[in-house]
Amino acid sequence: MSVIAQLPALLPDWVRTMSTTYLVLSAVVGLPALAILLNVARQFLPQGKNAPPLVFHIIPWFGSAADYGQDPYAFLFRNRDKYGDLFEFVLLGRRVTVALGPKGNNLSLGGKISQVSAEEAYTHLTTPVFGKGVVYDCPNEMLMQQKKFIKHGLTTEALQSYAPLMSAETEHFFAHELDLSSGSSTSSKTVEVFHAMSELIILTASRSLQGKEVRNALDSKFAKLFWDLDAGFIPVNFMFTNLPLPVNVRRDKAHKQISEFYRNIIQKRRTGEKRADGQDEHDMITALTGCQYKTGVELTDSDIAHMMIAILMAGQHTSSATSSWTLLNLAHRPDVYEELYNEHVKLFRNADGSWREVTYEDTKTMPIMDACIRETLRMHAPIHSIYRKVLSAIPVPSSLSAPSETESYIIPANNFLMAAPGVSAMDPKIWDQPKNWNPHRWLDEKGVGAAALENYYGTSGEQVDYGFGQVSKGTESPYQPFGAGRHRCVGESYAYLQLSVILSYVVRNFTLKMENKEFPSPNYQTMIVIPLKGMVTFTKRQAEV
Ligand code: X2N
Repeated sequence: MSVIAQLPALLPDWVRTMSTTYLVLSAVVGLPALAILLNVARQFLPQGKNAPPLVFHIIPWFGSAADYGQDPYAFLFRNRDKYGDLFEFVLLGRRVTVALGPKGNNLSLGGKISQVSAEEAYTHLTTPVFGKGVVYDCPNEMLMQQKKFIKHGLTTEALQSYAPLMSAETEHFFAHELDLSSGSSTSSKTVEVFHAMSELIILTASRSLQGKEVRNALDSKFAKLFWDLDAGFIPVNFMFTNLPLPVNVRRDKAHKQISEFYRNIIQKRRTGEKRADGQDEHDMITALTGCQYKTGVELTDSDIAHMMIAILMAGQHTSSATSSWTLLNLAHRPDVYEELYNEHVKLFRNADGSWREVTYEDTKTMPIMDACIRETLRMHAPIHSIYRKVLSAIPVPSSLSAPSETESYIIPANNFLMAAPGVSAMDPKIWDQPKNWNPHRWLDEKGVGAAALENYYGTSGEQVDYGFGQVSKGTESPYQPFGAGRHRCVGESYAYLQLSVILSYVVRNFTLKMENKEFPSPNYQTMIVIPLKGMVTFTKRQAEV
C-alpha cells in the first residue's frame, strides 16, 4: 500500500472520526474566513510611507466593488471626507488610485504619456466594439490625429447642414414612433424616457453625422445589429477581458457585419458618381475619406469604418443619457420649462403663430436652453469615472496630498489612476446647493458657474495643443463634463447642437409631466449614468392663436 493510501490511518483519531461533509464544510467556511482575517489584519499594519491611504475593505480581491459600483459619488465623497483628495481602493482585483479636485484632474487628465495611458485602460473594452487600428487600439499619437480628422468633419458648415436634418428626424420620430403628429387623434403619450431617447438619438445621429446609408439601414432588420453591438459596451467588459458571455458572442458577430457594411458604403462612395449638384454629403464618412496621417499614410477603409463605429457609440450613450436627464429635470420643474418656452416664443415664433426652424447659429444664442443643458451635465455627467493605466510610478505633488512635509505619495506602476470630475461639479464647498438643479446659476455673470466656464473654455487658463487644436489644459475648472487634456472630447459642439434641436422641438410642441413619485435615481451599473425608469408624458400643446 502506498503512503498516500495509508494517510487516513496516520491522521489523529479526532480527525478520523469527523465526517467528510464536516471537513469540506469547515474548509469552505474556514479558508475564506482566514483570507478575510489576513486581509483585514494586513490593513492595520503600517503601510509603506509613500503609499496613499487605502480604503478599508473586508473581502480581498472584491474590495470596495459593491460600495463603488452601487453609488460611486457617495463612495467618493465619503472617502474624500476621510482621506482627502488622494486615496486608493481595491476593485475586483485592481488597485485604483483616485485623485480628486482640480489638482487630481491635472495629475490624471494632464498626465504625461510616459506615465499614464488611456488605451491600456480601455482597449479590451472598446476594441471588440469599435474595431482594430483606431481610438484605443493604436498609439496615442495616431489617436490625436484621428481626433483632428473628426474635428475637421465637424465644421460650422457641416453643423449648419445637420440642424434641419435633426429637426426633421425629431419631428418624424414624435409623429410616427409616438403617434404625436399634429394631425393624429392621440393627445399624449407616456414613455420610458431613456428608451425613447436612445431611439431618437440614433436616428438623428445617423441622419446627420453617419450619413443616409446608415440612416436607411436603421429602417431594416439591420437595426438589430446596432443594438447587439451596443449591448457589448458594458462595465463587465471594462472589468474583465474576453469573458465568454452570450452578449460578447453577439457583439463580435455584430461588429463583423457592421464593419463590412461601412466598408461597402465607403467603397461605393469612392467609386460612385458625384451628386448632380457637385456637392458631397456633409457627413463624417466624407470628412474622413482621404485623410492622411503625418507620415503620409492614408486612413484605410477599415480605419474609417472603425472610426465611424466609435463615433456612433460615442454619440449614442452620452446624448441619450443627457437628453433624458434634461427632460426629466424640465418635467420636474414646470417653472423652468415655462421660461424655456418663453425663450422660444421670443426667438422663433412667427407673427402667424408658426415656428421658425432652429439653425446651428440659433443654438448658440439660447441662454436658457444652454443653461438647462449645462446644469444637467453638472449633476449628471455621463461618465463618472475616467480611468488611466499607470505606466511608470508617479510622484504626487505635495500640494495635492502628502503624508508629511518631507515625504510625498507615489502611485506605483500598474495601478489604475481615476479622475472623477463630477465630484468637484457637485462639491458643496464650491457650489451653492449643488444638489439643486438650477440652470440660473449659469446665467449669473459673477457667479461660480461663470468662473468655472472661463476656466474651462476661456483663454485665462493654460492652453495647449495635443494635435487636434487648442484645448484648455483645463484642469483648473471644477466643471469638466467633456474631460480635459489630450483625451478631451471633440464631440461637444455636435452634442450641444443635437440636444438643442431635440429639446427645441419638444418645448414647442409638448408639455411635460414626470410620472415617477420621486425623481428617478441614477443607474451606475451601465457604461454611462442613466436614469432608472424615468416615465415622462408628452402632451401636445393646444394651438394658440
Ligand atoms: C460586481 C454593484 O457594478 O456591487 F465611446 F471614440 C468612443 C465609460 C470607461 C465608463 C469606463 C465599474 C461600474 C464597476 C460598476 C470614442 C462620448 C468614447 C466619450 C463594481 C458587483 C468611451 C467603468 C463605467 C467603470 C462604470 C471609456 C465614451 N464621449 N462617448 N461592482 O468610457 O469615452 C467612446 C471615447 C468609459 C466606464 C463600473 C462597477 C471615444 C459593479 C455591484 C457590482 N466605467 N464602471 N464617450 N461595479 N459592481 C468613450 C471614454 C471611453
